[in-house]
Amino acid sequence: MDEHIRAALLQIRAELRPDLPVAVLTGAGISAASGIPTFRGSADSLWENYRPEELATPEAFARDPELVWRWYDWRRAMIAAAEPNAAHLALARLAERVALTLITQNVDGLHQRAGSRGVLEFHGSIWRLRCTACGRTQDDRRVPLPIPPLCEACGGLLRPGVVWFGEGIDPAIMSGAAAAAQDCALFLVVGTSGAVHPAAGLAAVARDSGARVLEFNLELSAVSREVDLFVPGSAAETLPLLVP
Ligand code: BV8
Ligand code: ZN
Repeated sequence: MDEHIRAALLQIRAELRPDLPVAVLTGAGISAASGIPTFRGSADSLWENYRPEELATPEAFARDPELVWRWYDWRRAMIAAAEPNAAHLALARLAERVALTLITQNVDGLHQRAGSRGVLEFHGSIWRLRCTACGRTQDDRRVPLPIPPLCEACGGLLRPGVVWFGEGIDPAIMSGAAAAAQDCALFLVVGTSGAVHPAAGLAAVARDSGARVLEFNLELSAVSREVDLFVPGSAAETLPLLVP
């Protein structure tokens, strides 16, 4: 790693203190080192030649709920077999050193398995199911799932408890994330292409509110113009430098 970047990271590390407000936004890249394909990274992000944007929509589910469920069941099996990596663990440790708000676009639950608490799941969770008839939600970790999974209460069709394209972000989570970005002194962007909104806009909110913005990514992203320091490399190798 470039000596200037390493020195800057060590300087920031020395400034970490319990009352320092820090906000973090993570994307699929943080789970890549755990073996979970990213959305746009490579050929392996395709499932049966479908692009995620084609399946993660209410229209796709209305058209063919079993097809969409087979995709989510495939992802659940992969995530269940995966382990949090050094980047997830570093963020769990960071929460012990600063006043941390962890915002994730990931639905995989790996932050929580690494020990992070109070994670703002901006796009929901693949482990939470919601009834399309009675609205009841239930945590369900069965792998594989019976397809299509049905509601225990009313027998209605269940859907994944995630936010699909064209669906709004939970207002409480949206306002919690926006407040954390506005109030933080340090904002970390980890493993996201910054292609999906409104999540990607949080970096600019932090920047415009005077926070120092750091990005950890293998390559430049759509939010890189908002950052003060770009840290190249795999987050599993670079993030632990910030949090010993
Ligand atoms: C909404 C859950 C309206 C489901 C997901 C403004 C401008 C343009 C478009 C829009 C806009 N506002 C809204 C839109 C439309 C749309 C959108 O953003 N479209 C994009 C594609 C153009 N947004 C929406 O539809 C949102 N809803 O606007 O609703 C509304 C408002 C009120 C009321 C009603 C309606 C909802 C979007 C949420 C969609 N759901 N996920 C599921 O997972 O199945 S999005 C999903 O894709 C993920 O959650 C994530 O957010 C996104 C993938 O992005 P990344 O995580 O960044 O992953 P990606 O593969 O792209 O990149 C990986 C990165 O990691 C790369 O940079 C790579 O270099 C890096 N990397 C790889 N390995 C490593 C690494 N980095 C470090 N270390 C490594 N080892
Ligand atoms: Zn029901």
